[in-house]
Parts: sequence; structure tokens; C-alpha cells
Amino acid sequence: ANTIYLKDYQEPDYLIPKTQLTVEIFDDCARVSSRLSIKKNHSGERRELKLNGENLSFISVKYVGEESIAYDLCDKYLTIVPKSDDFILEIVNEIDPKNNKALEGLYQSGDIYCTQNEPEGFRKICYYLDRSDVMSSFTTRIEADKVDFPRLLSNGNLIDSGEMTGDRHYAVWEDPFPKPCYLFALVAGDLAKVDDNFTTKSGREIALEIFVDHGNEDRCEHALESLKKSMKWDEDRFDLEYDLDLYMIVAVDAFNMGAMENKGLNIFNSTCALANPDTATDANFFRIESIIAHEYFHNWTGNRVTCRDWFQLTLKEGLTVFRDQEFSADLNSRAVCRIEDVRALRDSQFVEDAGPNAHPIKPASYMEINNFYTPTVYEKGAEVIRMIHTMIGESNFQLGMKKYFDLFDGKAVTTEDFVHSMEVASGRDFKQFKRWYSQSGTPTVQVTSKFDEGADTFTLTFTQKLKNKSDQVYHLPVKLGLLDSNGEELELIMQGKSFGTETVLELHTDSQSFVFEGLKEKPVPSLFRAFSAPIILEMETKREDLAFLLSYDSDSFNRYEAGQRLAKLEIESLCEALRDNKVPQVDHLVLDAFSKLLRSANADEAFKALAFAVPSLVSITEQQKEFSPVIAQKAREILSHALAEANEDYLAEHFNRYNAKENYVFNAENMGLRSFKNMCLHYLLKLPKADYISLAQDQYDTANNLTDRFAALQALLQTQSTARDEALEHFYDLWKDDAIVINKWFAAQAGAPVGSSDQLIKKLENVEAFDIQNPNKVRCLYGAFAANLPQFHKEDGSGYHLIADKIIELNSFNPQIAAGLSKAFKKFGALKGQQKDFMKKALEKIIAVDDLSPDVYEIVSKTLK
Ligand code: BAL
Ligand code: ZN
Repeated sequence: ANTIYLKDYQEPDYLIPKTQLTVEIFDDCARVSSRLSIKKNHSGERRELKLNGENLSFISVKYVGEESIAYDLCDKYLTIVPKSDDFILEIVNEIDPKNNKALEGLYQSGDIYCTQNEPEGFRKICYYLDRSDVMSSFTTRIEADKVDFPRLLSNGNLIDSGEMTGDRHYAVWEDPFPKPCYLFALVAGDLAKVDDNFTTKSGREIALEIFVDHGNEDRCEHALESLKKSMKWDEDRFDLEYDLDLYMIVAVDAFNMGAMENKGLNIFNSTCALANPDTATDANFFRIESIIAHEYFHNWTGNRVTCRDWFQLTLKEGLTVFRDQEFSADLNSRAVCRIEDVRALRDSQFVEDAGPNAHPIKPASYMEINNFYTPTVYEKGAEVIRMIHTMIGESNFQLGMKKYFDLFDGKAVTTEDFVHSMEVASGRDFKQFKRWYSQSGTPTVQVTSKFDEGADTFTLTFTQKLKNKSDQVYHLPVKLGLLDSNGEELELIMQGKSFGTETVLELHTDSQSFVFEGLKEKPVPSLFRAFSAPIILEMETKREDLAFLLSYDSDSFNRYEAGQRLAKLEIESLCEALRDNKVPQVDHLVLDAFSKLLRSANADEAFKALAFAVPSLVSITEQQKEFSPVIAQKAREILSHALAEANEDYLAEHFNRYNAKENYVFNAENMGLRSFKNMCLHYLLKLPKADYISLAQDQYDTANNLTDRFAALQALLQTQSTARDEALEHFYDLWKDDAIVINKWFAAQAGAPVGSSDQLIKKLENVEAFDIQNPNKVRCLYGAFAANLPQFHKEDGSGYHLIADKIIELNSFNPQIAAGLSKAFKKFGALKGQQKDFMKKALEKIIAVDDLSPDVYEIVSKTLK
């Protein structure tokens, strides 16, 4: 596979100001006729024009009005030597959407034709300059059978439509905004429409339309509400208004990604759009709200201002994730959102950054760009934007956004252009800060403290430890406060100046000290509040101080963090005891601290549900000196069991208190109450009592929403009981024909702490509801199994071989999904002995495959290195 480098970027030799497409859909193929207005884009000699094209059946190429043209055709390019600087080409080709199982370009999902063109799918539709810095005004005519394809959709505004002979019809769409071809979309099919409208702040009426399979009309309301909230929020907080008169969303079942922000015509994975209380959990409702928002926000940060090239992907993704995170935080509980965002960041991005496929948020090279739609580019990218926001504040950040649009609206730009806008608006220098874009790995910040009793000073010293030899120190913000022994916030005084009770310090050098004055007693520091920088904090803190912060820190994130650090210290001790064959004893200080939190009056249920949960298995194993998920899982269970036992009465009582049979309403408060109740249930089922199994069984049977029903099923999945088997059977019978809901049944079993195994996976892949060609099902069965660490890393290597075989199977028709699954082998470097040999064999089996895609090759070869 070829490696492509950022340093080799060159401006395009030609531009395509205007694109006119005609797409005719027939039974056995689709015919694409394109009329491209092309213009030379440099002042020198005319060079050859190389149009990208893959998997296309070429038919003809000519200049408009002429008969023939000299051209060269290979499997990747159609090349001509232009006769002038400004000309129109007419090209005809055919494609085979029905057999397009890679789900890139134009393909079939069920009976619907749809497209996915980001990053490089458009070259699978027609010959084109398939690069994001070529922006064009598109007009699209679609022709198809009237009965099978009553809906014909593309970007922009519908300017013409009508009947044709032979039961066919046509529609013509015009998008007034020039765009790169990755934002082109086309949908044809028999879809139901649910509509609504939104009035913008300047008084324009926007039609909102959601297209779904017939029968799913009652699952659209939440997406529509979320869309209206997003439109309003972007006006209120970012002063950004929608620019077309129509906003369409189409939900399809077969989709590689979550959703796609095509101009005026978003295409969504149905899991990320459709919901009602019976078919979606709180987590699904929340995620749908944030993805609808994310795609909507791309209209400005992504579409109006787009990326110069794919190395700049974080320009639009990091910024848009930051925006969707802020949207969710403004609409729900900011504290809960931040905790969940950081938890996800650490469990996926930190792991990626420590593994064989680590890359900077702006990679310097790639073999296959599809492999770079990663937690690093997205979530770490959002953290980098967040650090700028933390350092310059909301009002300067908004001035920076205004500057960004003033300078770059309608252009394809770079991350430097974004940072430049923020520098101009804030008057700051972010030269050093830009290292966050080009260096990979999570930096560690070591902190030591010293209290000088006579001088009444408290000194904090921060030292940066970088991941790679060539790395240079980062510029980063440290938001902090100091607490006195009563848990009160202390005034921060440095060099005689007061900074209130909370401030943001900035680190620039490898070691920096800050002296706080006027302190009569040694304070307890609360550092990196709200997770102000994506770093690993290394600081020796006594268990007593962590318990204290868990009770008193005014920063909710750090309160949560103190509890997690305390629990991790305890789990580490339990792992040691297990390794030494000693009887593991849970520390009373830990149990008391968590029991106190559970009863605390100054925390809400949503927070308690997060803070009372033991740390994730991933976050524990990432800190282990020797990677051993089986021991870590045992230690986790011991702590969970002890917490359940110590609080049994309280959990049982509060489970009942919140077990109200009210109608399901999706809002932050009710979500919090449900998550607390289901957390209680989850802990109660750690205790071997028939009463609690009945409690879960009863909730499963009587729940009036999927959140509670599915939580009961998951609680039962911790047990080996007939209730578990009955619930699983019932769930399958109820939902086997529902493409979305049944996936939860696969994921819950594949990821279960009890009962999952390679044998079970082989059984589940044979049930009727499974389909390896559907990416959602692959993620829910094989993906969930590969994320079930004790199972995937089973001593006999069976987990590795199962997943390797599936990667090989997927590679032959959907390389992108195969490559995604290949990332499961990321702990290769941390393994030892026989376990490592088993994984090595599995990886070598993959790499030996003939016709291995560049997608899979890139991931696996880097893993083996
Ligand atoms: N642009 C790909 C899907 C997304 O990030 O919105
Ligand atoms: Zn995005």
C-alpha cells in the first residue's frame, strides 16, 4: 500500500466550478452522465488532467460539442491533456450499486439507493477530481422507476420534476453552495416522510423532512425535536443560521459510519436517528440528539468552511465534536456530560494513543484515510479546541469563530487557519500550542507539592513527561482550586495578587512552579478541574485526600475523578492480593467514602450513578504494569460486590423509591433518576439472592420503556439463572425482525461478563437476525466481543482467531469495517509469552491474505511492527 504524506500536498492543477450530473437508475445498473466545467488553476504550462475513478465501467469522454478526445484509462484514473485552460467535459460511465457491499459511493441499503462519499467515495460514482479543495456548484438530475423509487433526493433545492415515459420519473436538484464532492448525496427509494419546520431568527421558514422506511414514522419525533433544538442553539450560542430552505435527513440500515453531513441532505445510520421509548434507551436518545446536532453543526464547520485535504480532518471534526459536546452540556447536565465525554476519551482515545495506531490529531501520513476517522481526530481534536476555549474564554472564542468565518467562508482550509483566527481574536500566541496538532501520545504531567509552614506558602510544581523522544513540551491549561480542611474553597493569591477561588494556569516549559500565598494550613489541591487538558496526571495523593475530594470538591468532574482514583488504588491492591494468592480484603476507608457519596445531599442521582460505578475495565488495564484483564475483572467484581453488600439496604430501598411507573419522558432529570435506579439494580444483582433476580425479572416484564427493560436484562446477564435465559429468549422473539433493537441483544450477550465465549458468538452469528453484511450487526456482535477483554484475550487464543477469521471474511467485501475490527489487536505490544504468540499467529494469518485491502493492511502491519 502507498503512503501519502501531508508534506507532499499540492494545490489542484484544475478546478471544477460547475458540475452537472444525470444519474439514471435501472434494474441492473446506474448510468452516470457528468458534464464538468473545468478551469486551469495555475499560471504555468498546461498539465495533464487526472480524474479519479474506481470500480467504474467507462463508456465515453468528450469535450462538449465535439466527437472524440484522446484519453488514457487505468483502474484509478481517467487522464486527458486539455486543449485549453477552460473547457467542458462530458463523461459517461456505469456503476453497479446493487453489488456494492463496501458501502462507499452509490449503494443499496435494503431497497433504497443511497450514497456515502466522504472521504473518497465520489470516485466510485463518476470520474472526478475527488479532493476536498475542489469545490463545485452541483446540479443533479435523477431518473428512476416511479413505483420503486417514488422519492428522488439530492442536495439543495428541488428545481424541477416530472413524469417520463415507461413508468419513469425525474427530479432535478440544484445546490447553490459550492461544495467538495464528498458532500454530494443522492437518495432514491420508497420512503415515508415525516416533516416539520423551523423559523430562523431572521424569520426564514425552513422545511425539515425526515425520510424513513414505511412503518418507522413513529420513531422520528425525537430526531426532529433534536434538529430544532440544534438549529436554535447554533443561533443562540454561535450566531449561526441555516442557509438553505430545506433540511432533509434520510435513515438507512446499512451504513459504515454513524451519519453523514451532506449539504442539505444528511444520511444517517438508522440507529443514530430513530427512537421511541419502546425501541431506544436513554443512552440512544441522548446519542441521537448529539449526532443530529453534530451533523447539523457541520453545515458551518465542515460544509461552509471545509478541509483543504484529509490531513485537516480534525479541522471540521474536532471543532464539530466540541460544538456538539457544548450543545449537550447546555441542554443537559454539564457535569454529567463532561464526565461521560472524558470517560469515553480515556477508554478509546487514550488507548489508541498508547497503541500501535497512535497518530497526531493532524496525521503527517496515511495509507488509507478511512482509517483516520478515529477517537484521536474526533475526541482528542475536540479536547484541543476545548483547551483554546479554556485559555481565551467564551467571548474571545466566539470572536475567533467570527474571524474564522469572515476569513474562510466558502473555502477549503487548514488547522493553522483556524488557530490563526483564534490568535487574531484573542491577541494570543499559539505557536507552541500547535504542537498538540502534530505530536501523538498522551503526555503525563507529574505534580509535586510543598507546604511551607513558616512562610504560609504552598508550592505546586508541574513537570511534563512526553511520549515520544522527538516531542517538545506542550502549552496547556491547568484549571485549579485549593480546599481547606472543611472542604471550603480557598482564595488563590500569587505574588500578592488574588485570583479568586478558581483559576487557569498555563504550562509552557518542562517544569514550572507556582507559589500560593497566605495559607495557614496545608490545602488539598484540586487540579485539572473539568479535565482542563487531555493528559495523565501523576500525583501521589493519600487515600484520605481522595476520599475528602470525593466529598467536597466543588468541581463535579474532580469529585468524580477522586472517587475513580481511589477505587483504582483499591483495585490495584486487590489485584496484588489475587496475584499473591492472598485473601483479598476491601479497605474500609474506600467503602466508607463511597457509602457516604451514595447518601450525600450535595449530589444528584445522575452524578451518583456515574461516581458510584467502579472504574471501567479498560481504564484499569491501561494502568496495569502487566496487562491482565482477567485478574482486573476479578478485582473489579470483588470491589463491586463489597460495595453492594455494604449498601444493600440503601440500594434496595432506593431502587424501590425510583421505580415509578410514570410515562417515559426524555430529559436530563428523568434520565438521571432512571440511571440511578438501574445502578441500584445492577449492584443488587451482584448479591446471590433470588429476591433480586425476581426484582430484575419483574422490571423486565413490566417496564414501559426500553431503558428500564434493557437495564433489567443487563442486570440479569450478570447471573446464571433461568430468568436470564427466559428474558433473552423473550427479547429475541419480540425484536428479531427489528433491525435496530435486535442489535442490542447481540451486543449485550457478546459483551456480557458472564456467559460470553467464542462458542456463543459462533452460535449467535447463525441466528436469522444476524447479517454480516450489515455494519451495525458486525459492530454489535464481533465488535462487542472484541471489546469484552477477558473473553477476547482468553488464554487459549480462541478469541484472537475468531476475530481474525471475521476480519478476513469482511476484508473481501467491506474493507472499512474489516479495518475497524482489526483495531481490536491493539494490546499486542503489551502481551507476553504464549498469549503474544497466539495473537501474533492471528495477525499473521490476516496479513497473509491475498488481496488484503490497504485499510486492513495499514492497521495490521502497524500492529505487528
Ligand atoms: N463526516 C463523517 C461523519 C461525521 O463526522 O459527521
Ligand atoms: Zn463529523
